[in-house]
Amino acid sequence: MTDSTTTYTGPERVFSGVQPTGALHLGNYLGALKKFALLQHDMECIYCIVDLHAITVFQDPKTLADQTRHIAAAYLASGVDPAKALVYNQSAVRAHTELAWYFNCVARTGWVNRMTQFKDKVGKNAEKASVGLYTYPVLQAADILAFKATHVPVGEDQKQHLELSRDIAQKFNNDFGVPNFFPHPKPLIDGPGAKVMSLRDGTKKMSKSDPSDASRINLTDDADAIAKKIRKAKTDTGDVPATMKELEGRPDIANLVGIYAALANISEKDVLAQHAGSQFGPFKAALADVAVEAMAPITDLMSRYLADPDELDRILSKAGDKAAEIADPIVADVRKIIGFRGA
Ligand code: AQP
Repeated sequence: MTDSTTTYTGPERVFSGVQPTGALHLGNYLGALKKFALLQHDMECIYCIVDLHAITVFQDPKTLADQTRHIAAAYLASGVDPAKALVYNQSAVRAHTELAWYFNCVARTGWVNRMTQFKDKVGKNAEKASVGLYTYPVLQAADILAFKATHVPVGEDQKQHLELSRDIAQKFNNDFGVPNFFPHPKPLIDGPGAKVMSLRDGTKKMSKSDPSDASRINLTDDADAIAKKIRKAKTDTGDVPATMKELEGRPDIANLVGIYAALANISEKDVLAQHAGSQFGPFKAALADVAVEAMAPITDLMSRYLADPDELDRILSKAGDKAAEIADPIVADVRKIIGFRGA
C-alpha cells in the first residue's frame, strides 16, 4: 500500500514528538532530539510533547504537567530554539484528537494489528491494554498530518508507524478523491544514533521503561553516573575489532561503537580505526570521556530551564497557539472533504 511517490506540492515541514513519560535517555537524544536541533536551520519545524500519547498508559495527574515541562527543557537544552521551531504540548491543540478520530475511520484494523511496537509493549497482556495504546499509531498519523508535515525525524523503532501514516494519508486521498491533499511523510532515520541499544543487552533497544537503570544513560545522569554505566556496559571476551564486518554478531560491541560515533560526530569506521585492537577497559574510558563531554552541557542547561517553569509555560503556550493556527484550517478542510453538514 505504501507509495513513496506523491505529487504533493505544499511546503516542506518537519514534525516530531516525544512522550512525557519519564526521564529521557541517550536513545531519545541521538534518535530524535539531536536531529531536531539540526533540522531547524533548514526547514520549518514543529516539535511536540505528546502528552496525549503518554496517557495511553495511566499517568499521575499530579506529575503530568511537570513531566511535560521536563521534555520541553530537554528539547531546548538539546539546542531547539523556540524562536526558530514550535515547541508545544499536544493536548493544547485540539486538531490532534479530532483528526485522530477521522483517521480511525480510514485506517484498517489489519494495518494496526501488524504494529510490532504494540505487540512488544503489551506482550501477553493485550486484552488489558488501553484501546488508546492500540490506536496510538493512528494518533501519530494525525499528529503529523494535521500539519501536512513532509519529514519526520525519529529513531528506527518508529519506522513502521511512519509507514502506517503514509498508508493513511494515501487512503484518505484516494477515498475522498483528493489526490494531493495529504503528503506522504518521510521518516528521517539515519546515522549511528538511529537505534541505540541497552547497555545491558545489545539486542534490546535502550528504553525508558527498562526496569534496569544501568541499561540506559539518562539525560539527567551526572558525569560519574555516565562513566560508571559505560564501565559496566556488557561486552564480550574479545577486543575492539578493526572492521565493520567483524562487528557482525557482536551486538553489545556494535552498540558501544555506534554510540561513540554518534556522540563524537564521526563514522563507526573511524571509531574502529582509532581503537582497533584496544581492550574494552581503555575503550570504555575513552567512550565515557566522549559521552560526558557531549552530555554534560545538556544536563546543565536542562536544570537551568527547569528552574524557570513560568518561562517554559510561556514558550509552550505561545507555540501551541501558533501550532493551532496551522493545524485548524487543515482539519477544517478535512471536515469539508468528508462532507459534514455545516463544515
Ligand atoms: N533506543 C533508541 N534509539 C534511538 N531512538 C530512540 N527513540 C526512543 N528510543 C530510542 C526515539 O525517541 C523518540 C521519542 O520516543 P517516545 O517518546 O515515543 O518514546 P519511546 O520510543 O516509547 O521511548 P522509549 O524509551 O522506548 O519509551 P518506552 O520504554 O516507554 O517505550 C522517538 O523518535 C523514538 O524513535
